[in-house]
Amino acid sequence: MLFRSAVGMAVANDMLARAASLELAQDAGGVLRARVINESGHKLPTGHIEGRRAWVQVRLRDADGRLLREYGGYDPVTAELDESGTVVYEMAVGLSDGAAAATGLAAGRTTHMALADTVVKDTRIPPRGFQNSAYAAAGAPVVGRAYADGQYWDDARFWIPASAARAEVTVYYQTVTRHYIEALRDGNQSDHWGQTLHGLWQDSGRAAPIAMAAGVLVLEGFTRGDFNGDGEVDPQDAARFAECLAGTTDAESCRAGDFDGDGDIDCSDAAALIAAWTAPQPAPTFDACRGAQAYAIPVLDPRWLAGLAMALLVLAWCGLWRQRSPH
Ligand SMILES: [Ca+2]
Ligand SMILES: [Ca+2]
Repeated sequence: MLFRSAVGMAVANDMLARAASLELAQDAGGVLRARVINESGHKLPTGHIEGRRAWVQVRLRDADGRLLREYGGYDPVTAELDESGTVVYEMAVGLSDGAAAATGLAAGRTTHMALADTVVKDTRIPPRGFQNSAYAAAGAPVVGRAYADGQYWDDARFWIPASAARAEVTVYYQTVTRHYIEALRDGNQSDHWGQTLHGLWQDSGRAAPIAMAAGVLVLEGFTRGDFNGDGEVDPQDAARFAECLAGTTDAESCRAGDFDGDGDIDCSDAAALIAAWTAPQPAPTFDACRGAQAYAIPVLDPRWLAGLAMALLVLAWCGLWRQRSPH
C-alpha cells in the first residue's frame, strides 16, 4: 500500500513537472520577467475549485548570495503564502448580490460552493487554443487577469533591487490551501470528518507546495526609469512613466518606473525619475505631482515666519528681563 502510494505520488509529481515550463528574462529598467507556460491541455492549475493554486516564487540575491528580496514566500509552519508582489493562479467562486439576498449570506467570495453563483477570480493560465469568448460562453471566463486569445502563458513581472546579481525562480503548485481546509473543518457541524480531514492535512505536511518548474537568471546592470532600454532616462521614458502615474496601464508593466520599489508608481517615483534624467531635453514636470512636490518641500509661509519672529522676540525679551532682574 505504501509502495503504491509512493508510486502514485511520483506519477502525480511527474505530471505536474510536465504541466508547466518557465522562461526567464530581464526587461529594461530593472524588471525580471518570468513566463509561466501552460504545457497541459486544460487551465493551469486544473481540478476542483477553491482548493488548488499555483504561484511564482522569486528570490533575488546579491553577488555574495545574500537574499535581498523574496516574492511569493511560503511559510511551511503556518502554511501561509505571502501573496503580495506575486501572481497566484487560482479560481474562486462567490455569491452575487442576488444570491446573497436569497441566502442571507454576505456577497463575494465563499467556500460554500453549492451556494456560489459567480466566479470572483480565475487567474489560471489558459491552455493552447484559448479563446476568451468561448471560455466565457462555457462559464469559465478569465477574471482578475488578462489573457489574449491564443495566449497559453503568463508573464509575471518583478522589481529587481539595484544590487541584485541573481534571480532564483520556482513555480509552485499546492493541492489545497490552509484557508480551504479550515473552512471545511469549521463548516462541518454534523460529524467528525471536518476535524479528521484537518488532522490528516496537519499530519501529512499541510499540503506542502510542489515545484513544477524552476530556473535561475544571472542579472545584468540596468538604469531605473529606462523603460525602453536605450540607456537613457529620456522623453520616451517620461511618456511611458506618465501613463503609469495616471494608472491608465497595468501596474506590472510599470515596474521599470518604480524607483523606490514599493510596488506602485507615485509622485516620489516622479521626483526620482526627474533626478535620474539623463537626456539633453529639460526634465519633465508631472501635473499630478505639482501639489505633492510642493507639499513635500517645507513651505515658508509669511505668517509662519511672522509667528516665529514674534516667538524669538519674546524669548529674547524674557532672557533680557531675567538678566536685569535683581536676585
Ligand atoms: Ca530610455
Ligand atoms: Ca514606487
